[in-house]
Amino acid sequence: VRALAAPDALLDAARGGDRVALARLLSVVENDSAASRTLAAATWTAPPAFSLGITGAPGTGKSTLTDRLIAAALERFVADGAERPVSQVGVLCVDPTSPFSGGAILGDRVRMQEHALDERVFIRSLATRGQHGGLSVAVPDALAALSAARFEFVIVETVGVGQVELDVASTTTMTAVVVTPGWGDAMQAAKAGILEVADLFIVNKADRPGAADARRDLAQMLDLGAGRRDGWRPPIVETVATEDRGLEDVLDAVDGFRGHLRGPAGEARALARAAAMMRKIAAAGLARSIDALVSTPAFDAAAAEVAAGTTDPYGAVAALLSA
Ligand SMILES: Nc1nc2c(ncn2[C@@H]2O[C@H](COP(=O)(O)OP(=O)(O)OP(=O)(O)O)[C@@H](O)[C@H]2O)c(=O)[nH]1
Ligand SMILES: [Mg+2]
Repeated sequence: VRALAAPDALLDAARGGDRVALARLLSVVENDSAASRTLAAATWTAPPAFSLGITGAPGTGKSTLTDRLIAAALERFVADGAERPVSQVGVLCVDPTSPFSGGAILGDRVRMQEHALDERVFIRSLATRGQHGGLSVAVPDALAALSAARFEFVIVETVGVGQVELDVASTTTMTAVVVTPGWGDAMQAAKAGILEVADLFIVNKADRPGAADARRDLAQMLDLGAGRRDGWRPPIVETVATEDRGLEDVLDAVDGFRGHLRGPAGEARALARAAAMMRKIAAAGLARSIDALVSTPAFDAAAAEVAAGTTDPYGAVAALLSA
């Protein structure tokens, strides 16, 4: 019966705390169907959850940090200046390098299994959606669905620091970039243009030599003034995730940033995010139209004419588009 349930019925059940319904709801969102677009009218108008993106190179400790932050947030979370625990925490695990749920993510789910038994925690891996828009659209849609299901705090773990990952990272309310002691990471971060999307730098594995150097390198890069124009200087926090060290500093940084977002910067960012999402949806729609055009007999006929040298490709495309 559930498999046939209408999306709005799923949303109602998910709102009421039904985790099976919530999982199905996210599958609908992930599949980019007509149903997912109908659903968007309800999910995107719900008060948005605060989402913390955690990104960084493989093995820097993102999953360990996520795991420890779930526990910390359930105990003490600073929201709007008042300390209280969050009622439920969502976690989205995203691997842009894999079209499937990869081994690393499965491993993470094993590690987070302790939380999976906690009814206040909802953990989900997101696979690449469809051909157009992909994860940079699927992640905000999933965040909207979790918001509609009354989650107020969601952690999005994204593997890697390439362009796709930066794109995904920029869809969260706040982005934390995890680096580890050592020159390599800091330089990689600078190259990947991460200074613009990072709202917080976490130097994890600070139990290893070189944490202070990594911190100084990052501070210097920030001093050189690359990018940001919104008056927020990303804090640099040291953590040892495996020993629960520095987590309070991360939560304090989150609270500080929430304060920053209550000002004009928050409105500007919300506007920029909305425009970026609409741009991606429009681009995906146009890409679908192009795919449809390319698979028509008229297109094949025009291609044959261009191949035979009886017409030029610009004229052929202009004629197809105006037809
Ligand atoms: N020494 C030390 N090791 C850590 C720390 N945090 C995590 N680790 C270890 O680093 C390894 C990688 O941790 P993960 O949390 O899986 O890293 P990740 O960034 O999620 O890795 P991917 O998802 O594969 O990109 C594990 O063996 C952790 O136990 C830390 O603060 N100090
Ligand atoms: Mg991981």
